[in-house]
This record gives sequence, C-alpha cells and structure tokens, in this order.
Amino acid sequence: MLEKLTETFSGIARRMSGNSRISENNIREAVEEIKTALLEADVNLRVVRRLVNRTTEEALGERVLKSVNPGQQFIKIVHDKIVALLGDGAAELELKGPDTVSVILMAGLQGSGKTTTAAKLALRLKGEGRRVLLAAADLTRPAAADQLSVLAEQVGVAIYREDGSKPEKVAKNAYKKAKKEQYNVLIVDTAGRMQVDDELMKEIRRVKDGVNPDEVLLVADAMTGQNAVEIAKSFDETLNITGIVLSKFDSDARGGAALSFKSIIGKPVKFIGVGEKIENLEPFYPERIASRILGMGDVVSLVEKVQETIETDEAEKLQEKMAKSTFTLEDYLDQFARMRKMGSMQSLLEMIPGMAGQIDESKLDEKQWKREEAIILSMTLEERRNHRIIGPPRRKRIARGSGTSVSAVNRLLKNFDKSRTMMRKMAKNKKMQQQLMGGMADPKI
Ligand SMILES: Nc1nc2c(ncn2[C@@H]2O[C@H](COP(=O)(O)OP(=O)(O)O)[C@@H](O)[C@H]2O)c(=O)[nH]1
Ligand SMILES: [Mg+2]
Repeated sequence: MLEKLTETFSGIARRMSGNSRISENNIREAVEEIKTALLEADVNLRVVRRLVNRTTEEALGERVLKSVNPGQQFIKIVHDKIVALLGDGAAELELKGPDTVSVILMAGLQGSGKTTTAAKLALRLKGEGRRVLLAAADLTRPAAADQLSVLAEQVGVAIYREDGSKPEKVAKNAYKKAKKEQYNVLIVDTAGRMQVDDELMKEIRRVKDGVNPDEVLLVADAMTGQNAVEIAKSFDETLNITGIVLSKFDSDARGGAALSFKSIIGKPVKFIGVGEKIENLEPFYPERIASRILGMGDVVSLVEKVQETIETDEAEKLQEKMAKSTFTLEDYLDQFARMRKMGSMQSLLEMIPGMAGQIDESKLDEKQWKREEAIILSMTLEERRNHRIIGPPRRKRIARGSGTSVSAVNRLLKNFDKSRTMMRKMAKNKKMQQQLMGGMADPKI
C-alpha cells in the first residue's frame, strides 16, 4: 500500500534534500512530480490541487529559498501539508466511561470488512480491559451471524444474535442485555449492500436511532479508491459518521482514498485494516503515514530544531568563512552561545545520518566550553581576529587572565588551527557542509 507514492515522494525527498541551493524551478518541478504521483495514487483532484497550491505558495516563500537547507525545508513543507490533509494526530475512539455501555455501530457496503473489523475492534477493546458484546444485526443471510459467532469465539467475547428478527430489534435487545449484564462496549455489526441504496440507508438509520451509538464507523475498502470517498460521503449524509476504518490497507491499492477522506468529508480515518487476521488493525497516525510516504525518518524534527536555533543569514556567512578559512576565534566565541541555545549537541548530531556515535560526549561538556570561552575572552580583539599573532608572552598573559594554564591555551590554539583546516575541507564537500548545517563549530576543539 502506498508503495508507488512512497517511491516517487522519497525520490523527490532524496534529491531535494541533497541540494544546498534550490531554485524556484526546482520547486516547481518537484511540485509537478508530486501532483502527478498523487493523481496516479487516486487522490481526489480537489485534494491534490489544494495540497499542491499550498505547498508551492509556502515553498516559494523567501524563508525556504534562503534557509540553511532549502531542500530539507521543502520536504518538511510537503510533510506538514500531508499531515494537515490527514488530520492532526491520531483520532481515538470516543467512548463513555467504564460504568456504562458505549455503542459502536459498523456501517459500510457488503464485503467492505464490517464483520471482520467488528471482531478486530472487539479484540482491541478487550485488550484495553473492556467487556465487549458483539451484536449480529446483519440479517440478510443466516451465514452472516454465523461468521460473527466464529469470530467472537476467536476473540473470546460474547455475541448476541436473534435469527429471523429485524436488525433494529436485534440491536436494541443487544443493548438491553449489555446494560443488564454490565458490558462496557456493544459493537453492532450491520448488513451491507453491493451499492448504496435507499433501503439500506433506511435500515441502518433505524438501527442507529434504536441504540444511539457513540461511534458510527464507516468501513471502507481501500481497494475501491476514490469510490470509497463517495461511499463514505453518502453514508455520512444519512448517518453522520464519526470516523472511517480503511480496510484492506495491506492490499496493493494505490491508497489515494486515505489522503482524501478528511478534506472531502471532514471525518478522520481512525483505523486501518492491514490483513485478514483479527490482530490486523492499527490506529491511523497521520504523522507516520506522511513520514512513510516521504521515506524519511528524523529529517523533520532535525529541520525544526535547526531552524529554531540558527539564523539563516548568519549561518550562510559562517559557511563562507569556514570555506575560506577566515573563521576566527571571535566567530568561535559566537558559537558557544549558539551551542548552548541548541541544548545537547549530542542529540542534535545523532539525528544526522552517519554522525551517530561519532561524537564523544565528553568533548562537548559544559565545563570545557566555559574554560575555552574564558580563554578567548581573555584575548584582545586583535588576537581573536588573528590568532597567529599569539606568541608565548601573550599566551602567558591569556592563561593568567583566564585562570587557566599556558598548556590549556596552547591546546586550544592548536585544536582551533586543526579544526579550521578540517572545516575548510568539510565546507568544500557539499554534503558535509550540509550536515554541518553551517552553524556548528567543530565539537572536537
Ligand atoms: N487483506 C485484508 N482483508 C480484509 C481486511 N478486512 C476484511 N478483509 C476481508 O474482506 C472480506 C470481507 O470482509 P467482511 O468482514 O466479511 O465484510 P462485510 O461484508 O463488510 O462484513 C473477508 O474475506 C475478509 O477477510 C483487511 O484489512 N485486509
Ligand atoms: Mg458482514
């Protein structure tokens, strides 16, 4: 599921985030590719337009093009727009407290996965310590109640059935039983049709009115693509659904429906069915889906963190200085304040692929920063701007002034020289430059 979309998007993400400079054209091209991919994935046209327009607008803004890493910034925008499309945060089931009966009504077309999902939900809720009763209100064929019975036994929950009765009557009686016997949740399985029709809607409406459910879940088959959205819309008009379960998300369907529900009918996808087994139900996490589509891990949180702490223009200047080796002790001093603002360098650096485990925490400790800061502060401006003039007499003076030793001053100067060379090399290497993100001083000084 979503493989094709993921393939295209992560390709764009890789390409864009590898660019330390991107142009308006790069953005327009990428947006065009995104548009095609979304349409191919069967995402609703209106949704695609909205996503594309918002992304373009924001991405062409000055802040992106001039940011430390415009490529990653662009990806973050796409990511955020997808999350916004899918809804903010996982949408939980809204059930009552444990001392009363909450009701979940299952709705949907025939074969969409209502009965299976009813059992999956029962398993989930049972796992949360609730007593669940299943009601077999699909009376179109006797086998329907049998199917639910088998599943109920598998899950280990009770079932209420009344063969030859009416759906609304079964639901009402099940509710009575649930109340009397102190069940916490009643899940009502209903009949579907091949298509949305009046009779079906009337029937399920009667069931709904009989039990006044807390949740009306529309089970939609992911494989039906855009159709699933239309179906959900019809059901919503009659039943005012509270959420969607997208079943068969494990199939090789194109997945566009998942991205369309929220914007088209304003109702969240609450769960996805990911297989035929009763364990195969997962809450729907917009963040995860978006990250998965973009094929990225921590890129987003990395960009956010960096953004908070480094001013773009400053960072650019710094990058230039690093490349030309005009980075001075004065600049270095600036870095102390910035590093402190960033919090733990370790955690920041670990988010960068390939950097994890390479940094020795002891080299980053606050005491050492303080000592180095004191040494630099004891230098004259002239010395900070050109550390090469600091001969032995000056070193002695600086050591005294900073309350350190000559050897500490020597060490700092030696390390500073070494790091400058390293920075220059790194800055020349585009990729590393990016990983350094312009703002960070070498931690090994
Ligand atoms: N692969 C897969 N199959 C599913 C999923 N949910 C339901 N099914 C299958 O879809 C078919 C119809 O499901 P059922 O629950 O009987 O649909 P109902 O008519 O709406 O009650 C069954 O063969 C289920 O095993 C799912 O999430 N993944
Ligand atoms: Mg069924």
